[in-house]
Amino acid sequence: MATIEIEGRITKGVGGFYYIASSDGKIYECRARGRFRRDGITPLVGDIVRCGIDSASNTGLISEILPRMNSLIRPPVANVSRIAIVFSVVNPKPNLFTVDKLVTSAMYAGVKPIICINKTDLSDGAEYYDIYSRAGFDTICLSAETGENVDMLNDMLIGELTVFAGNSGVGKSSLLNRILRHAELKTGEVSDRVERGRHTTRHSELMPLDCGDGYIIDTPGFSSFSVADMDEKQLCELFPEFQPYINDCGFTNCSHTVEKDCAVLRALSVGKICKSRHESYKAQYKEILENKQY
Ligand SMILES: Nc1nc2c(ncn2[C@@H]2O[C@H](COP(=O)(O)OP(=O)(O)O)[C@@H](O)[C@H]2O)c(=O)[nH]1
Ligand SMILES: [Mg+2]
Ligand SMILES: [Zn+2]
Repeated sequence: MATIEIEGRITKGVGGFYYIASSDGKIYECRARGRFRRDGITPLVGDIVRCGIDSASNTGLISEILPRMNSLIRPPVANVSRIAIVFSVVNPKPNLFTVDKLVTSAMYAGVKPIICINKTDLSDGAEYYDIYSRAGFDTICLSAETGENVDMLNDMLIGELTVFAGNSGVGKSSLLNRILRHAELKTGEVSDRVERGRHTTRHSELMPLDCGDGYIIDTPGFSSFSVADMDEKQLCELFPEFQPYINDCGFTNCSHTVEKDCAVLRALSVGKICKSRHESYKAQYKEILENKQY
C-alpha cells in the first residue's frame, strides 16, 4: 500500500472526517491521528495540514497541523485573514453598536475588517462611508441588488480567507451569490430562519473563490464574536483612530471616557473622531467592566 505525503487546507469537517484541498487541486478525505485528541487539539476548518494519503483510496490521516495565524471560536475557523462586516443602509437600518462590536472583535482577533455598506441602491451610504473610512478601515458602499462595487469587494478577497459577518437580512447571502459563480445560497428572511435552525447540525465550510486563490466562509445568522476575556485597558488600542491621541492624555491610565485632560475626548470635540465610534467605545468599555464583576 503506497502512502503519499500531501499538504493542504481543511475546507470542511463533518463527523470526524476532514476534507483537505491540496495544491494539486484534489480533495482528500482524512481523519485526524489519535495523538491530536490525546493532546486536546482539534483540527479546524482553515488549518493548513500535512497528511499521509493512501494512493489507492485517496483517504488518509492528518499527521501535522501547521502553526496557526489565529483561530476564532464562533465560527470555529483558523487562519482567518479578513472579516467582511456587512450592514445595510436601510431595511434593516444600521445598528452601529452592533457593527462596532464586530469591528472590535475583528481587531481583537488581529484581523483587518472590511466594512461593507450594502443596499446603497435604496439609500445613499455616504454618512456611514465617512464614519468608517475616516476611522481607517477599508470601506465599500455596494449593492448586491445592482452589483455596484461588488467587483471592488471581490478584488479585496483574493488571496485571503474571509469570514462574512453581520445581522440577518443585511444581504450577506445575496453578496456571496454575486461573488461566487457556483453559489446558490438561499436569500430572504424566511429561508434564513430555516438555515439557522439547520445550522445547529451543520458545519462551517470554506467556499473557494472563482479565481481559485482565496476562500470565503458562509456562516448563516452569525453576528458576534466573543470578547469575553478582553481587558478594558486594551480596548482603546483596538480603535485605530484613537491611536494618534492616546499618548497625549493627562493620565497614563486614562479611560478616554470622562477624564478632563483626555486627548481622545479633545479630538472628539473638534470632530476628528466620530461621535458614534466613541459612543460604541464607551458602551463596550462599560460592558467589559460589568462582565468583570461576575
Ligand atoms: N434593495 C436591495 N435588497 C437587497 C440587497 N441585498 C440583499 N437584498 C435583499 O435583502 C433580503 C435579505 O438578503 P439576504 O442575502 O438573505 O441577507 P442575509 O440574511 O444577510 O444573508 C433579501 O430579500 C434580498 O433580496 C441590495 O443590495 N439591495
Ligand atoms: Mg444569509
Ligand atoms: Zn484619554
